[in-house]
Amino acid sequence: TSSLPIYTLEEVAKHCSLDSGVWVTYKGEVFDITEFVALHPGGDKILLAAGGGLEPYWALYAVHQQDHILQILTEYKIGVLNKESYKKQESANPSDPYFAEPTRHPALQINSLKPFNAEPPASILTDSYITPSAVFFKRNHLPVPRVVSETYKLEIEGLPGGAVSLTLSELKSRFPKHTVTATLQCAGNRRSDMNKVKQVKGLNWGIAAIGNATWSGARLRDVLLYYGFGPDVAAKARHVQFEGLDRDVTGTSYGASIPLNKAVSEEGDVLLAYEMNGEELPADHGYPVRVVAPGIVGARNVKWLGRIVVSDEESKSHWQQNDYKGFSPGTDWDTVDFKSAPAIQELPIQSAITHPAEGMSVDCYAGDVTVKGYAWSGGGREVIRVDVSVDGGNTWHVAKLRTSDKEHNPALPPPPGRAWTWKLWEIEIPLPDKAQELQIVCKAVDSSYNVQPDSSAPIWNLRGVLSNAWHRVKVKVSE
Ligand code: HEM
Ligand code: MTE
Ligand code: MO
Repeated sequence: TSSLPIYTLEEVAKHCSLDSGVWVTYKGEVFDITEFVALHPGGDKILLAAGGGLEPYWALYAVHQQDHILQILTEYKIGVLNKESYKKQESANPSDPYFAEPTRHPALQINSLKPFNAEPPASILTDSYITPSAVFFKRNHLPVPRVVSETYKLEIEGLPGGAVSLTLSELKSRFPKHTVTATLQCAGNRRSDMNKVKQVKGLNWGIAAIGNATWSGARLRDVLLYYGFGPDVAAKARHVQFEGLDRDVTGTSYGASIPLNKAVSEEGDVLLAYEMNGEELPADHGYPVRVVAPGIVGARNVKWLGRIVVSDEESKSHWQQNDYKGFSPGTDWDTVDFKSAPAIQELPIQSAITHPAEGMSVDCYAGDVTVKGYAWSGGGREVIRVDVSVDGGNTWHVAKLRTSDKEHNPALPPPPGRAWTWKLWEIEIPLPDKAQELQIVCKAVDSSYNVQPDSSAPIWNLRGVLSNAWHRVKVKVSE
């Protein structure tokens, strides 16, 4: 009966800062509280609710259950939510730690909803050299934290000047902005192949827990030098620890560390990134700041970065100490000693076939079959060759490698040891005479002539990490 405008949750979500205006919802109504933010007796915490519902926060701060507060709110009413949006919001439980999760692209294949873990359909990966952020794999151990950019602080410890704390605008203005294109891969990518050998513990990732993006931000090296890193620190410290703002129910945050050498090297290209693919970091990828440590396993690229500690020790976090390590196929959960193995840092050579997919059929009159995939190696080692077979590995063909989206304008080759990006590859292979089935196989070689093992059993490990055997896909040849 009211003639007020009707909004969707998506429209409200766009008004999530003082710049874009601060909108909130309450019981199906929409309010523009931009003017009220400065008047709020509870301070700028109020911005946490910007772009979404007040309910989960007011459940936390019960002081708001008063008539005069509802009256203040009414003054700012600008409209109502549409039915569908209101229903969706009502069904959310305000005491669920996962209430603030962002909306995600429907194409993502979900491995776990809470925490959110998902990968795109593999065929999407080779459609573009730069993986669009919306379909870039998402690997969260905890709820996505709501971080307000206006009040965000990055803390740094372990440097001569003592602890420092810097705001997002200081990070952006004090240090030059650098852009690095780098591939990020989860240690568990292709875990499902290991699961076929023997059950492992972990999310059952397919071949798409990997993506290639353009990251921009301050160089970690520049930041550490600015706050006093020098020979004195280098003589004692060995690691740079990172802490996320995401926390479990006990208040413990996600954490990891990388070697100090990597962090301060001019050739390490480690970023405190605030942009992904030319836009501010999406919530799932670490808004407002994340670590991008090119060539290093995904787990150390800490998102929602809250603290940096320069130290003589590795991060004490569970994920650095008791996870993300490799073991012998003979090691089981009764015998495993996590102290006996180093934390994974650089990843080994990897490749996989994105097209055709397992079980597809190829037309026998086509004459040949087009095979596509990706290849990448850790530690800045460049992929120098990808071999492809359609007869299970009896005969091999060398694929054409692609290093940009521009066919006729390939990117300059990277300096040796700084090949951070994947190569997409493609090849047309003649169909073998009278073949009824193709066993397509790929394997890559990096600049150190490292190769992939031919099968998963000899590299099987209880956590299912570092799964990089030759990738095999069976397809039918149809008449
Ligand atoms: C306090 C209004 C949203 C956190 C208050 C008070 C008012 C108020 C009037 C003082 C209450 C009293 O002392 O009796 C509002 C209105 C909001 C809003 C109108 C929405 C338009 C939020 C949100 C949060 C929040 C989203 C947190 C995320 C707090 C806190 C206090 C407070 C922490 C201080 C409580 C204390 O001092 O004990 N708010 N608030 N408020 N508010 Fe809000
Ligand atoms: N950082 C925080 N704070 N919390 C996390 O759960 N997951 C890590 C890493 N950084 C994680 C994190 C893991 S295991 C991986 S593989 C990458 O983030 C995934 O990054 P993405 O979600 O941007 O693809
Ligand atoms: Mo990961």
